[in-house]
Amino acid sequence: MAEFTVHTVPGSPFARAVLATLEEKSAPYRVAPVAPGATKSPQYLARHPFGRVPVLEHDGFWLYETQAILRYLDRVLPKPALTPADPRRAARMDQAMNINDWYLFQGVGNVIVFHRVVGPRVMGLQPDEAAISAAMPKARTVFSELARLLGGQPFLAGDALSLADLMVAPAVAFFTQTPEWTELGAPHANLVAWLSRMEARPSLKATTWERVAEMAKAA
Ligand SMILES: N[C@@H](CCC(=O)N[C@@H](CS)C(=O)NCC(=O)O)C(=O)O
Repeated sequence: MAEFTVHTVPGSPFARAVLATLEEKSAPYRVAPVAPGATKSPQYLARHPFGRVPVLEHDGFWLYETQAILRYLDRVLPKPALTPADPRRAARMDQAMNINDWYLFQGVGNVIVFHRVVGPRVMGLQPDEAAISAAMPKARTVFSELARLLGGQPFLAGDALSLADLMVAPAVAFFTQTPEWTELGAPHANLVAWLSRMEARPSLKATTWERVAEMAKAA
């Protein structure tokens, strides 16, 4: 199997989902660093017209959009399978992945995590407290819904790890670095325990912001 190249800015939770999936599959990969300001350059936009990370490169095949990348990886690297065979469990996986994209990231992660973690760390910005407060009602809904869907199961789509866990865990993990997590996580012991289990996996340990920054530096 040809090596996979993941083009990304270190720290992206979307890229971490891709890298963690590659780790779970024991696949050969490398990180090709993208500078934070470079995603809107003409050269980068030729690869990803929306100027986002990650982009996957595999034996001449270029692909962007994390869900598409994760499903591609699960098809070309079938073991271990990360999509449930049962249609209803697969539907729950898809649902959680879409909650990640549409509700957890849009208007929640890209506000609270941006203002608390990424902006201060990468751009030296001060948090916008009004924007963070305005994002909290949607954040409460997102975390309560993820906790409801998880219920008493070990993983989001049931008994086995799926692409949903690998996509959602990196996004939720960022919230633990914000003071808002005290309020957002507290009512959902099952979600907090799931995150701890996910963060204990070698695939998540190998793909922290620091580890990806090291891989990018070595590239
Ligand atoms: N829908 C995209 C979202 C990716 C995304 O928003 N990535 C963020 C980093 S976590 C990004 O590229 N931000 C750079 C920018 O907005 O310029 C996907 O699934 O890959």
